[in-house]
Amino acid sequence: TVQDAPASHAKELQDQDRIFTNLYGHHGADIQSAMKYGDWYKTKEILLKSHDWLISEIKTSGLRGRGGAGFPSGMKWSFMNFKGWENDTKPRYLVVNADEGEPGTCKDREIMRKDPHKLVEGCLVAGRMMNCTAAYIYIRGEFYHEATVLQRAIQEAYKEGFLGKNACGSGYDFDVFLHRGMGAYVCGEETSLIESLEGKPGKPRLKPPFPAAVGVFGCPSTVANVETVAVAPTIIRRGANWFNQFGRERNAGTKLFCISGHVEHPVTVEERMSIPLKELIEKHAGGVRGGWDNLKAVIPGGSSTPILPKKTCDEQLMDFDALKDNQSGLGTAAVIVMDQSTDVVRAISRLSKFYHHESCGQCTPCREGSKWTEQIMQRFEKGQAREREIDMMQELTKQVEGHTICALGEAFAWPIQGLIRHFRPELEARIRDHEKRIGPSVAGGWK
Ligand code: L3W
Ligand code: SF4
Repeated sequence: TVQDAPASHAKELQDQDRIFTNLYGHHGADIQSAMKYGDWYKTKEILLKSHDWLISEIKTSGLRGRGGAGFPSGMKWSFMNFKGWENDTKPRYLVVNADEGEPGTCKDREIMRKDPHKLVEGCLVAGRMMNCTAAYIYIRGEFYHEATVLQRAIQEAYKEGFLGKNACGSGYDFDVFLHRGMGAYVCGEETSLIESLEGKPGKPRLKPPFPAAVGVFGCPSTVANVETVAVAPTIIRRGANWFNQFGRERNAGTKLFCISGHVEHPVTVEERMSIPLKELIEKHAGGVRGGWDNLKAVIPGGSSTPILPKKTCDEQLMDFDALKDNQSGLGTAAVIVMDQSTDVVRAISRLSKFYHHESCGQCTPCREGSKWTEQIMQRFEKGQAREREIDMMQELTKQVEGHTICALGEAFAWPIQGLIRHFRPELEARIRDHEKRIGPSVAGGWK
């Protein structure tokens, strides 16, 4: 399996390798400080390179989308460069997904708070690659402070002549607009985000057509995550091969990991891709509360990625393929650590409540399924379910998977499948314990 492959690219990440120089507030977020640490350095030269060269650098770097899906960025961005685009009558847009809402995830927030110029310059560089005329940054409504910092950074860039007409003196015109969302999780889904940006209710669209063909205001658009866009200028400056030396094949580069839960020091840190989970937690988060042996489980990539028990975590590498091999995912690389004191049934039940609340209600399997799963999970939590309902629940989640317009269906189905896969005895014991104390429950409850 991929897990067994030698960690051939196991180059340690040194401080000077880190792209995000200001995650811990070493310097100011203002443009002068950012420039001192390498941002906006010879940006004009980057803008004057050919689109093909720029895209091919991103392809060679191995960058994959940092928002959850891990789609190869170079390939995705090349979808915008179809033949004849020079004669396009419609403008093209880059849309930055800054609607970070996945529970456990707090990396884009840190970039916008501390290193906003990485993102603003990233908009220009990534936008240029796709010949876009503007970037819309769609920021989560609750991020008021981040929106303020980012807006200031955008204004600074305009003032310096880095954005707007003849950006950086390159002859290329490019604008950046900031748009605040209203707090719906589903607006983090790219087509829902586009609808919301257009002033409509945030309900996902059917794909195809993909945004690269019909995006915002009906124009070719690419929606990309904050982190993906923010690393683009550094990749171009340092070179694709520099980025590619970290991680493993198909899983390259450096990556922001958000570590929360039962660790000594919750943190967002930039590390090499494919770092072992244990090393990540012990090196940067002070270890699991009470020591590694006190670990019970980890949600490795934000709430929609299936939970993994400790025995899997011992050897787990943190990348797209290694986590997929273990029927989970890297997602947004939001590592939620749970020690032995955790009631995993209750934790997943709480997530079911969240997903039901956030379903837009457009498709039946999600609208009804998320409600049923929330209700059944609550009965599991109290031990009031019947043992046969474990299989029924599994079947229900299988019916949802792949049958919905957007990935929110999978987002509530997968965590439950993970719970059943790894913690079935815990579910059964809770039901038996309840039966011993109260007697068998009536299916569906007394009401
Ligand atoms: C043109 C084609 N474009 C694919 C594009 C597509 C999209 C990208 C990836 O879901 C996941 C989800 C969440 N022509 C194309 C094409 N594209 N084929 O490539 O597409 P896709 O459908 O694989 O993914 P997605 O819809 O972007 C994202 C998971 O991420 N997730 C979410 C976390 C939440 C946040 C947050 O809070 N910020 O990111 C965590 O795991 O479940 O599976 O751009 O257009 N033929
Ligand atoms: Fe809406 Fe859920 Fe369907 Fe997504 S899967 S479109 S959130 S109902």
